[in-house]
Amino acid sequence: MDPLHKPIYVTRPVLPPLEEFTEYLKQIWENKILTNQGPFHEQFERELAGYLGVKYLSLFTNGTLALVTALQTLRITGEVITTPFSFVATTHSLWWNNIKPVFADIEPECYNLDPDRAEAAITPQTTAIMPVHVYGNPCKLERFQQIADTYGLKLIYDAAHAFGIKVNGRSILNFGDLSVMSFHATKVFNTFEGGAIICHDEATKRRIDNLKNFGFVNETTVVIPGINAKMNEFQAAMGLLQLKYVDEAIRKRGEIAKSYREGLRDVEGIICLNDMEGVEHCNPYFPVLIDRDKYGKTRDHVYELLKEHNIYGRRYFYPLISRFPTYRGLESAQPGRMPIAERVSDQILCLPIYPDLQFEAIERIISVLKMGE
Ligand code: T4K
Repeated sequence: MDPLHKPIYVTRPVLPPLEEFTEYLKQIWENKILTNQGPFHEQFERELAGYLGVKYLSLFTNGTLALVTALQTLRITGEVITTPFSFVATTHSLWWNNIKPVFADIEPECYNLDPDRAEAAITPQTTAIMPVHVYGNPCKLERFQQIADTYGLKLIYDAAHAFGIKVNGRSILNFGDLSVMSFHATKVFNTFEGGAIICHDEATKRRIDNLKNFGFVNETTVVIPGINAKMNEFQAAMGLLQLKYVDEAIRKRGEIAKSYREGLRDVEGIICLNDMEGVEHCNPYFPVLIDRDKYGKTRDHVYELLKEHNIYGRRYFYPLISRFPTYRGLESAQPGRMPIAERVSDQILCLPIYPDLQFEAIERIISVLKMGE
């Protein structure tokens, strides 16, 4: 442990000025509407859709319930092809819907599900593909759509990391049948906890809204066995306030990513991901690969070394989801079947990144990595 320095965590939530939040709280106290599509919920839903450049958006209490509901919305059954290189919630949402996950390998450049590997995994039982825009890097959108169209499959993107990402000026949330977002405390944009589903027509939005509210369409009519996954007024108020500050937060993240890239450029064996052409990034994470042969130390050694210096990077995503007990018995999860995902998962380390991270802290992290001790 390094007692001289305060701990540096992988992330810290962005919080707006407290006085501004109390103004919203006063209104909640006055009108006594705490949840169930209250005024802040309705306002936030509209404003967020406008900010993101999407037509239909439905707010959720968290990203995981939004994923579970997205699968219900399209009545997905049988097998779904997905990536093992993600947060467990991606695959758990399939399990909660009694769907068999089929894992396929990832691309070596951006660590997203490889469309060719996904196509090769299609069987007569496949009904959908669920790729993840890992670290906010867009998947191969057109190629996935082409596969979905050819085989008659649904396409649901886990866009938990992809806040405000645009490719050539167009939001990536407009691709696929549905996209699912997370506004968890650790995300680029947070509503304490929160999430959303983006869809492209009014009827689907209505079905999602029914599903997240027990299946109610009016006071006495329940049309489907829905769940309770509504976003409350406190979360929505937080979201409205966060919208004021999110552009600045994303700009600062970009600066930090730039500092890391410059600082680590000459360190042999530490590989940073490059920005992708035509993409407006949000830098939710700053992943690096530690190449043991070139750097001389393993990723786990570097992870522990940083901890000794009071710096808490995270191994997102290690272990692979396919290594967890619930899934490791699946044929698609067998060791050796996804060599790229296995290598990346063994080498990946996410360095601290959040808008308030000070320049001195970044320098300290870089100098520990440069010295390697
Ligand atoms: N799909 C994908 C691809 C996802 O990445 C996620 C979530 C989901 C779906 C599901 O969405 P949600 O249902 O969560 O909306 C975190 C988050 O809990 C999780 O939301 C996120 N992905 C995942 C990648 O990371 P942990 O277990 O690593 O979080 P935790 O509590 O260890 O926090 C990491 C660091 O952040 C802490 O060391 C300190 C800091 N922190 C954290 C919290 C919660 C704070 O400073 N304040 C806080 O309130 O999972």
